[in-house]
Amino acid sequence: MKPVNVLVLHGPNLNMLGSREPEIYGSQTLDDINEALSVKALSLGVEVDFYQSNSEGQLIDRIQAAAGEHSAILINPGALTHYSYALRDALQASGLPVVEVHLSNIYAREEFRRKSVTAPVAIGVISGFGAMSYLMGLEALAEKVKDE
Ligand code: CA2
Repeated sequence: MKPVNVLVLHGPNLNMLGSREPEIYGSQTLDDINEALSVKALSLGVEVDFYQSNSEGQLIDRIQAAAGEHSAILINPGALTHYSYALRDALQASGLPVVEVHLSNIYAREEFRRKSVTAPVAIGVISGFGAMSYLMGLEALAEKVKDE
């Protein structure tokens, strides 16, 4: 049987984690989060690949390449969450199960962050638990994909 392989995507500015605004995003770096996801993936029996880009187009290219290669997508689209219909279309067109995660609780922040245009094409959204949002998202996806 083909192993479950989850593509973890991090959107714009998430490479800056740990350097500023720890009160909002926590003090862990992106490498710390990826490391924690790798450990979690091992315990769940799934594989993970990571990709971060500050460019909307590069994220879309990666999503387009994911079909056939990956079983699911775990994504924190960063600020693209709030306005990128192009990213949403790419996620939907991938045909893969998607879980959207956010470090902060986007519903408790500025008005413009309270809307996600990508969430409707995800099977679920986890927001507000810091790095744990990613870990819970990975667990949910692993369960979902194994069931199929
Ligand atoms: O809460 C989240 O995970 C967000 O997706 C993070 C995005 C933000 O635009 C979304 O509204 C919510 C921003 C990530 C930028 O993170 C930085 C961290 C430290 C320094 C600079 C940026």
